[in-house]
Amino acid sequence: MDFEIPEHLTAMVDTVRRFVKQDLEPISRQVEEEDRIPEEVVQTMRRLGLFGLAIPEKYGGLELGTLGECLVYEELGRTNACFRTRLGTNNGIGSQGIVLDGTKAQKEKYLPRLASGEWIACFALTEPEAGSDAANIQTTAELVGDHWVLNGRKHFITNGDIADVATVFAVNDKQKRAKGGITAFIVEKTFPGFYVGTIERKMGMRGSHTCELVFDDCRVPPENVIGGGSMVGQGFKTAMKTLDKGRLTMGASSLGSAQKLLELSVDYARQRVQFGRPIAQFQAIQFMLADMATQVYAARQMLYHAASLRDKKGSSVIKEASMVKLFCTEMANRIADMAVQIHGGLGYMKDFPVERFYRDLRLTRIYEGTSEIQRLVIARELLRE
Ligand code: COS
Repeated sequence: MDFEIPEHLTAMVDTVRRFVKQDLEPISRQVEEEDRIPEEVVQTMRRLGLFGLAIPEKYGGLELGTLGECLVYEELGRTNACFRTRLGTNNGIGSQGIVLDGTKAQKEKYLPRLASGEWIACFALTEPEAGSDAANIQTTAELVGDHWVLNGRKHFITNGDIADVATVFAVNDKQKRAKGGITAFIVEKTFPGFYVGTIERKMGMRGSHTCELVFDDCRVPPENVIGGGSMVGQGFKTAMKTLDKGRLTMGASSLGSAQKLLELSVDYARQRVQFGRPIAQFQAIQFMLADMATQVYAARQMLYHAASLRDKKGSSVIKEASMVKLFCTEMANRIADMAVQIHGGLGYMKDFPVERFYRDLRLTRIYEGTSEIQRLVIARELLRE
């Protein structure tokens, strides 16, 4: 496996690294306090093309490929998670249904607006009774006359409050469900019967909102079934394929956060003096740093390999994607814990970024598929092989 990173990707990574250092990191605390990203920063994201990392060039995106996208998310993982989250739904779960399975007309209509960041997308699968058991969604889709009518509620929807368009999954055949009875729809916020409900209060991820979406006799034209008429009932597979890719990019941003926490911990251990010498000279601290560095190194090799594999095979890497999400997110949480430990009391204070990383990273083991679901997927793939 050759890990040589192509030149066009290293240039992109340099640009994003500079953007993170010069524009995002300095306002990280302000964003945390105000719970919003300033509009001028979003404008810069648009100018850099960051909303279209994963969208084909012919629809206005950068089409970086999976490895390229992961490298960018690794850089974004080094700062406040809300920045990555703002970009993530357009490049990932919000738009991938259209990229993977959309009709030509759907791609032409929606992808250029999403790639430019003019429109924001979100992904509406999860419901109060259907989290890990995604096939159990209760939102219904019924063909009434020439329109589909959606009824139900989604919750925990990232960017739902600012989304112009949502990829929505609903049951059109209760007997078949995941096996031919769930359909994916593109719902615009202006469609009648579509409402934004409660905005959730969370442990972390401030600056990124998570909310409820309500469909009350929401009328959706037939041309907004993802993939068109032949894809009615095939939406569950669209959802699963979309999540596979998100699992790699989630691994990437977790890796970036872990790398940053390692660097912060090394710096702090060098400066902090106790018992007359820097704590970096104590073996207890050295062992933690060594474990952190080793785990970051292992995660990086795994991520780059799986991302390159997806680019080469041009198809899904179901098992590897779940392995990456499981390993990288669990690893980053262990590292956040060690980083807090090395920083001692200061690591628990809001003045230090490790406290924020510790809270924000906790979510990565839950959303876009819990660690337990990743294990289930890996085991099923293993036993199928
Ligand atoms: N890619 C393509 N197709 C897939 C797939 C994938 N990764 N995973 C499943 N499918 C297909 C199956 O092959 C099956 O197709 P057939 O009917 O042709 O056989 C169909 O989808 C149903 O799959 P399955 O029987 O495996 O469905 P289950 O109900 O057993 O659910 C899990 C499977 C648990 C893997 C799924 O519910 C899941 O991923 N849950 C987690 C959801 C999640 O991540 N939520 C996070 C919130 S959204 S941000």
